[in-house]
Amino acid sequence: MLIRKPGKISEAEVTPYELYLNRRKFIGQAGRLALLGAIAPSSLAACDLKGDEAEAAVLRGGSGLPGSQEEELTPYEDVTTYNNFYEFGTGKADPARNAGTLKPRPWTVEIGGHCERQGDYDVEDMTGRFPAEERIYRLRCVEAWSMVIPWMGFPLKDLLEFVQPTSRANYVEFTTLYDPEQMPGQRRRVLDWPYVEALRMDEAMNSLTLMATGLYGKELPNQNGAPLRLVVPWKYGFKSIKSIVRIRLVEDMPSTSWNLAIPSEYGFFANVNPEVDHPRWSQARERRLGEIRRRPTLMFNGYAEEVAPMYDGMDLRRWY
Ligand SMILES: Nc1nc2c(c(=O)[nH]1)N[C@H]1C(S)=C(S)[C@@H](COP(=O)(O)O)O[C@H]1N2
Ligand SMILES: [Mo]
Repeated sequence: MLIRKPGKISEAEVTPYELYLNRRKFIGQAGRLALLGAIAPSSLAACDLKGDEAEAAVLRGGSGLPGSQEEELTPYEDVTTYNNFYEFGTGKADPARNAGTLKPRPWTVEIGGHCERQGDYDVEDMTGRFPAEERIYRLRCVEAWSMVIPWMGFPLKDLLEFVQPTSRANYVEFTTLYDPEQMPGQRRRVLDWPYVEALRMDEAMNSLTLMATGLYGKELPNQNGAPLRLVVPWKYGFKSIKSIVRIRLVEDMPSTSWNLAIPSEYGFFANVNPEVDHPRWSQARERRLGEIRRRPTLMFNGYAEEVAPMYDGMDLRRWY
């Protein structure tokens, strides 16, 4: 691949973060592009940008999604080495160190419950059927750190419309792989394995809700939840369940892992809310990885305009 970098630095010498920024500049304002593979650099020479214009395109994120303006991307290095994925250990550095045992291909996702097209879906078929697009989203962990990540993925909505939920489908439940051979952290009972999460149907159908298959224009690294993970940008990070093997459409509100583990601290909705503190710490501020000074946390993580109407009339202190 052709990367224009002063001084002819080879690909091997620059980080994926620099590579990505370069590629973004190179591609410029060509719009919403599927950065995964396929694009021939030569065909893009015409839309190369210069100087400030190019820089602005990078920072704006180009995905055109509200809430992502003027945000600097969190370096690839941080996104892929500072993780929560308890199946590989409870330390932030553990997933990057230990997730090599996960085999993300071949991978089957069982879709069941109240829908017309139940079945086992190969993840390759899914990515073929629902082409990935890029979305730059903030991820706000309940522990009060945050990142800005360029995800690749398809809207969960596309998959749900394909499987055709019936009128009894009120919630969507997701389950992570259970296999202590691949996920050695499951030998310890830190959580009730397998990890489970769920969304209400309107949340699942919201166009911001993404099934992520990649980040920074590359396939998802194992530690970030390969081959398929959920991203719900207005909710705390723990809702973004990784390495999904089962999706079920259900009638009643499902139990979820963190809610089961510590119900007084983690509710079903887990909407980012600076006004509702965690019982043991404030949620008013957050530390963006790579920054020292903490910044204020935004209501619904900055996506209020798109998602607040779903919670009209709900007491968000009760439904935390
Ligand atoms: N299966 C599974 N999914 C998970 C977790 C986990 O421990 N297991 N941790 C969650 C938490 S608490 C956060 S903050 C995000 C972190 O995602 P990242 O490591 O890609 O930043 O993943 C979420 N998804
Ligand atoms: Mo988290």
